[in-house]
Amino acid sequence: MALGTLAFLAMGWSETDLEKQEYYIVTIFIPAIATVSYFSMAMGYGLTELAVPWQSQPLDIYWARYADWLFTTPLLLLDLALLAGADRNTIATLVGLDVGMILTGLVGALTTASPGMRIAWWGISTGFFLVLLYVLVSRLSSQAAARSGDVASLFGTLRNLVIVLWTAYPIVWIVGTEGLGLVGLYPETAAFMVLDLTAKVGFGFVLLRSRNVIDQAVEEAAGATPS
Ligand code: RET
Repeated sequence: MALGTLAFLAMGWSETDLEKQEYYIVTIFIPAIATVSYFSMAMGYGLTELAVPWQSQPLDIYWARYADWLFTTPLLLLDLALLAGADRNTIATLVGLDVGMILTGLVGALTTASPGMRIAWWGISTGFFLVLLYVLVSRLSSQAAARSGDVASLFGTLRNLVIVLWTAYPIVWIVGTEGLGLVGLYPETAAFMVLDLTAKVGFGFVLLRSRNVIDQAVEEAAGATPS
């Protein structure tokens, strides 16, 4: 994550156009936040042990993940929204749903009432996620369709990356130690790590290496009438 942050910093270092800088600033903060979050988990800080009545050993909950996701997932959506030339209401809707998803997921991770209650919160969080996906493929995609071919196509690639990778998170959660416990903490942690790296650093590389597409998106946004 730290290397990704440095690479994105280097890619954006010489950019002087304020509008284009927006893409770099948003994209640099994503792995930068994750670097701090992973550091805190590695140091044993972002972890809490929950005593639960239905099993003898406590549940290890890495709450720092949720602090990371609370900020980085809206930033990822903001990158997509910038490309799509989304209006303010669409951005606010996406961010609202996203924050709802992460916070209800955190409640699910921290609740010790019963396994059923944890799964119920997972269900609520997944509900937010499904509506978010719907807004992504309907409203945001129709706004992106008004962009030129290259911009619309990069948007499509990144949107599909988000749909596929983000869908894996609730699955890992429910099969992992937070949910049904079919998979142990080690493989779960490894899966989240690979997902986080791809969804943040992979996503950022696909976006920022397309310099000419960002140029085009910014030009089109400047030419568009404000909504
Ligand atoms: C949780 C809780 C259970 C239900 C759902 C979840 C969704 C999480 C997502 C996280 C995405 C994170 C990314 C991070 C870094 O780049 C919170 C696991 C639906 C979609 C993309």
